Amino acid sequence: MTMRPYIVGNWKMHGTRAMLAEARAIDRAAERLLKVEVAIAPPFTLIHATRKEANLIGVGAQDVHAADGGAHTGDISAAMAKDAGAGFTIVGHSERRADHKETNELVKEKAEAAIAAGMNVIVCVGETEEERDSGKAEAVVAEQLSGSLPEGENVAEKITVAYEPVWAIGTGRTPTVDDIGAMHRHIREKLVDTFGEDGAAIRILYGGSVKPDNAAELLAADEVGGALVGGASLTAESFLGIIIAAA
Ligand code: G2H
Repeated sequence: MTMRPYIVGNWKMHGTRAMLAEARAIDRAAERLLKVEVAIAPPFTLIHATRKEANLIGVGAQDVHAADGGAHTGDISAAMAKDAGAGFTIVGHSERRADHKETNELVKEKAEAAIAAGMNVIVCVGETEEERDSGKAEAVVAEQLSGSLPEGENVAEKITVAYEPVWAIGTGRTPTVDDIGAMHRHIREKLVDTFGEDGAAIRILYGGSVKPDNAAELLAADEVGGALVGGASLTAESFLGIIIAAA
């Protein structure tokens, strides 16, 4: 069975309640786009309201803390995000790895905490430009996967992997379709090494400057099961352009 493409909007640190109109518009259109699985990860402050506004699409968090609770000022646990309406969380986005010095080990702890709380996870990996230029991209991504993927019984069905080359994020630059296909095949091999047969069913998303006008081409690359979309998910019009390209 071929899985539906999975298109996830990562709103990053954008959005006040005024953005709920975009979520509503996407949700209404999603009803007509049954060929695509659609989700939004708004900022924490909008998870609950987005869940209430949008009935059909998935709603998730952009991050969670690894602990169940406690003295962690400014942080949100997986159980809290789930209680607010998040069915999944992104972990290990390169912006968190850079801004908050998140290590593979911490990303893994967060993924395991989220799964323990009953959520699915999108684990992000991707090389910097320097790493790609020096021929280390595949080794870096392999190391991120082996360090960041959660362990535990039946975890594979809870996992999506997002390959986001750091140099393609928000820059308007993207790898070639061949390079995306090569990296996604490499990721697939690692997932099968790690999870056996279950690793063959894990969706691998591409992320980094996905737009309505390049989505169809990028989504056609080998082993690409969908997209993690930042800037172009901020308006219903452009996000729907990507969803339509995936359908
Ligand atoms: C990569 C992506 C969404 P953008 O971070 O996760 O952002 O589409 O703006 O490059």
